[in-house]
Amino acid sequence: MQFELMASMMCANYGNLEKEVKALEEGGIDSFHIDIMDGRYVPNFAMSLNDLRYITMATKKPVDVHLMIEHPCNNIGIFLGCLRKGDTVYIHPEAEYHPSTTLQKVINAGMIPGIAINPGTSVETVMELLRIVRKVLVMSVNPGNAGQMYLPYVGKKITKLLALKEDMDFEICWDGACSADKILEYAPKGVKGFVLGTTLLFGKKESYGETLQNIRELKF
Ligand code: S6P
Ligand code: MG
Repeated sequence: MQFELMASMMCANYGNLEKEVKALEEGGIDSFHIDIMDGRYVPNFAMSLNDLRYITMATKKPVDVHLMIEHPCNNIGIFLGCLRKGDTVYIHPEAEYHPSTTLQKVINAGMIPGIAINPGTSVETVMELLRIVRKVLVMSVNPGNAGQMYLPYVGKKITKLLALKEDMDFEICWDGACSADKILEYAPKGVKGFVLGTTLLFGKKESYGETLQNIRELKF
C-alpha cells in the first residue's frame, strides 16, 4: 500500500528539536508538516517563521507548510523564501480574498500549491480551486490545536473528494486526530498522505521508528 506519513512538528519536543528531526528521519518519516498560526485565523500561535527556517535547514526531506494565517498573500514571499522547490504550501481559502492569486505565487516559485479544507467547509465552495491545486489537506478537526477529537461528518467529504481527484488531478492528505484505523480505512480508498500528531506518533512509549514501522506493516 502506497501512502505517505508526515510528522506534525507542533507536537514535537522543542527542548531538542534537532534531535527530534533526526529521530523522525531515522525512523522513516516521509516529510515534515509545519503548522504556522497567527492567533487571528486560528486561536493559537503554534509554530512560526524561525521554526520553519530551522527545520528546513535541519533536514533534506520535503516540508509541508500549513498556513493558518489571515491573508497569506501579504507575506507569502517570506514563507516561500524558506522553502525548496517541491515543498508544499497549503493555504485556507476562507483566509484570503483571492486565493487563486496566492496559489499562483506558490506555483511561480516552484512549490506545490495546496488548500486546507476545514471541517465546516464544503467541497462545492472550493471547486474551482481544486483545478489549480495539486494537494488538498482535509482537516478532520478544526484548525488551531493538536490533540482534538476526530469529527466524523468529515468522512462524507473525503468520499466526495476521492471521486474528484483523478479528473481534477490532486492528491488528498489527512490532517487531524489521525489514528491507525483511519489509515486502514482511507489509504486503500486513495488518501495519499497522513499527518501524524499526538494521536499516533508523539508522546508514546515506542520510538518513532517502531511506530512508523507498525503503521507501514498494518494489514490492509
Ligand atoms: C491543527 C493542525 C494539525 C495538528 C495535528 C496534530 O491545527 O493543523 O496539523 O498539528 O492534527 O495531530 P493530532 O493527532 O494531535 O490531532
Ligand atoms: Mg496542520
